Amino acid sequence: PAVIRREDYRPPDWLVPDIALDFRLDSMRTRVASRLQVVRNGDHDRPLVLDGDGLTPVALRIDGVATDWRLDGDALVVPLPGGAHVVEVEVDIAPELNTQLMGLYASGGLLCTQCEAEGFRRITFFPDRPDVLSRYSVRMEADKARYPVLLANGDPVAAGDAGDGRHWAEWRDPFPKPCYLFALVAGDLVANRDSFTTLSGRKVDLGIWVRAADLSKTDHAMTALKLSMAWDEAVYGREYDLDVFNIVAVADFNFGAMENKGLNIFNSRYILADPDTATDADYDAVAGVVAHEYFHNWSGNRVTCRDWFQLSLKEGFTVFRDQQFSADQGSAAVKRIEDVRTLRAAQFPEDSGPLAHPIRPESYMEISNFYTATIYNKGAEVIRMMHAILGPERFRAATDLYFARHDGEAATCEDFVVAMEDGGGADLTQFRRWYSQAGTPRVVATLDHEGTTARLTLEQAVPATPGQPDKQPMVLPLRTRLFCGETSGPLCDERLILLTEPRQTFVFDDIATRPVLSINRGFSAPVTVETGRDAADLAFLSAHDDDPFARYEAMQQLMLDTLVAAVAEGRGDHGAVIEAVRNTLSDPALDKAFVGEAVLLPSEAFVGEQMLVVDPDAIHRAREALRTDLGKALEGEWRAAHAGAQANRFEYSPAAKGARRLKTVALGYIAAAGAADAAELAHAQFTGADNMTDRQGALTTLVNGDSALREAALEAFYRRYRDNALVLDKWFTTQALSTRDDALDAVLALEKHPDFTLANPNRVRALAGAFTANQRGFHAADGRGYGFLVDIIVALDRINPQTAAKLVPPLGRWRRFDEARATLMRAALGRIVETPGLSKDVFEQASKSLG
Ligand code: BAL
Ligand code: ZN
Repeated sequence: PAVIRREDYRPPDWLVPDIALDFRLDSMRTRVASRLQVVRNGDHDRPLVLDGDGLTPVALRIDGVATDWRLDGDALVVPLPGGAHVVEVEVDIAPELNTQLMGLYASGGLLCTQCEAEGFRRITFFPDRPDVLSRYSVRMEADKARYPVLLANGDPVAAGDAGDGRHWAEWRDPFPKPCYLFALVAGDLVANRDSFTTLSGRKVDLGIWVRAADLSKTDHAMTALKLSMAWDEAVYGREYDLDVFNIVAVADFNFGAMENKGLNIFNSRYILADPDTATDADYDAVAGVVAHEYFHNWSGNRVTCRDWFQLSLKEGFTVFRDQQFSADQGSAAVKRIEDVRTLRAAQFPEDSGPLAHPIRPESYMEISNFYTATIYNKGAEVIRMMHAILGPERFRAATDLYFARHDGEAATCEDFVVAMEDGGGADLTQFRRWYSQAGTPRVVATLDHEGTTARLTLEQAVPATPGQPDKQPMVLPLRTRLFCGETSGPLCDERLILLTEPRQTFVFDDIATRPVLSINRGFSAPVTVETGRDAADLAFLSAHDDDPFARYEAMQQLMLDTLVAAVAEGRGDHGAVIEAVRNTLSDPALDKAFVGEAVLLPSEAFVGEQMLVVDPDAIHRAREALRTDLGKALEGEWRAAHAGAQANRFEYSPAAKGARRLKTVALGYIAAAGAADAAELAHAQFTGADNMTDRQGALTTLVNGDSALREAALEAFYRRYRDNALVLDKWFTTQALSTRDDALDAVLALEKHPDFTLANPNRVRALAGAFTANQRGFHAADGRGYGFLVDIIVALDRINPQTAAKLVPPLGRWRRFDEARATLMRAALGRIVETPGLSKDVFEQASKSLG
């Protein structure tokens, strides 16, 4: 496949200021008639080239005159004599047969669209690139009984009866937009309706559209939407700009959601929530994604991307905005812990593997492969660092300038940084390396103390990544503070250290006693830091650091050090971890949500990340042994924590969420201790639960054990929720993540289960995607885990390449495993690459992973 390079960017040859689209909708044959006003862009004689994907014109007219047409590959080439013309094209498409879920497709009786990144070319011929912005008017006509609701971008302008049981509707979007933001939906839907009055007093009609049976599960999303609208006004001064804002939930969706102008389309898992079917994590995710898509209206839609290499311009910034929003709704400390955990689980491995790329990549074969944790999550960290360097007021001035300067434009990452410099008054010349260099920087910190002076020496290195053997030093903002181990107080104010050189020393005066280092507080830079702090210092910080993230981090480091030593030596000394966890559990000043996070052991995968050669079985043994000892040594504390939350009735509040979190964590430790009544306790929680958080938490504990109640709970859960696809996904995932020896066998059996299907991306991710996070099961020494994944990837590639390609990266970690596993993983990748008729999506991921 061809490689697209950032350096080859050229402005479009033709602009399309206006487009009118006419859809005669039908699931098997939809006629799409488009009318493009095209304008030559600059002085050239090149033809108009319209992208297409699998389309054949039914008719082509230029300025009203029928014309012969010529395809070059999939593109329609239209020579035009003048500077401005009207080009009309008609095509037929079959939504029902569109299994890729890109373009116009059918899902559960609905017709809906997904155009980002390059799906619009599967609907009609068009210059499918984000720097061609057009005003859209859309007419839809459809069978009235099957598709009583017809929605598109912008505002509704007219509707009527078309005779023969058909009806029509017209929508117009006054804001010029790239075609990736086009959307339509037709179907039998009902709406949760509400309204929001903007800061300038305009009333906006809000609608969340779902199947009638799901209407009762939309209140949380509606609340989140209104909170998001108010938050963006208060924090960024951004006001909504149309008279209506609609959201539609669909069951089959490649992404989490899509920010189409005025008509967001969502994977139903990020809209539907009620206590019986959604966990607290689901509730939080719904609010976070609703906010994310809403915030895109400014960071993405009003200011869009010039080309797809700039994807992080909108995604990194918008993730940062949704993270800030979520932090403001509940516990900011827990939100930061969750975000860093996600970054470490998804982005750090990407950054240290064969698919590593900068947040502004230099090349791609298939842009869908670049909707990555690097673009999104590391991109958000880069914005967060600019926020830290500028401070909140100057950052706000800079974002105001960015929005004012580029409103209505297709901008670049460089435009954003320049706005940060101009509006925030900073020189970000060196900081720009975050956009061009891949790899997670590594910092080594050494703290010396003599007399009343402490010297902190910091060394940084950015590892080599594919295509980037040599790296320049980065700008690393490291929030730092020194503490005194004996008196527990801070010895100095927090400093924002900017590490810019390969090696620098920072001096702290008036430090009379031996200091303990607290660094990268709040995870102010997305780096790894080696401090060499011993168990006593880490235990001290885990009890006394005034930065909650640093406190959590000290505990994690203590646990990691203990586990890594145990893997190396076969048996670890668990005393320090047990005492630190005991302290945390007994600290009345801590909120339960924080405690629930702080006492959790790092995942097996994250322990593996610390090792040159990952030994999944040894890591599993070491971690289970520590869990068991923690369970036994603190059984009384765990029982008290579990019992203390028993009487609570469901409420969605930070305090109630925290109590539920700690309750299930405690249950897990009681089971790890091998307590005789653990299964009964779990089963009682399972059957008595009035919410999904408690029920799924109990199910997980039972599924990881071998009590007779295990099968009964799985069966009861299945019977209760078999008709609810989103909850059934949890049933698959819980088993895929099981810590038992037979997890792989269970997954192989579940692949044959009648409810497993490749047609629904959520179901594929629930089983196959989740299983790749089960380090021991997936990396079974006989390679059957790899074989399972390859079979799924190859089969899925035939119907949905985009989702298939997302499953490839775990196989690319082969360099981190022993020779035998590495050979099996390479063979698995080889089997993928050699598959005839492979999509470019999967080919790119698999061939690069072999690298
Ligand atoms: N733009 C694709 C989905 C999202 O990031 O919001
Ligand atoms: Zn986004």
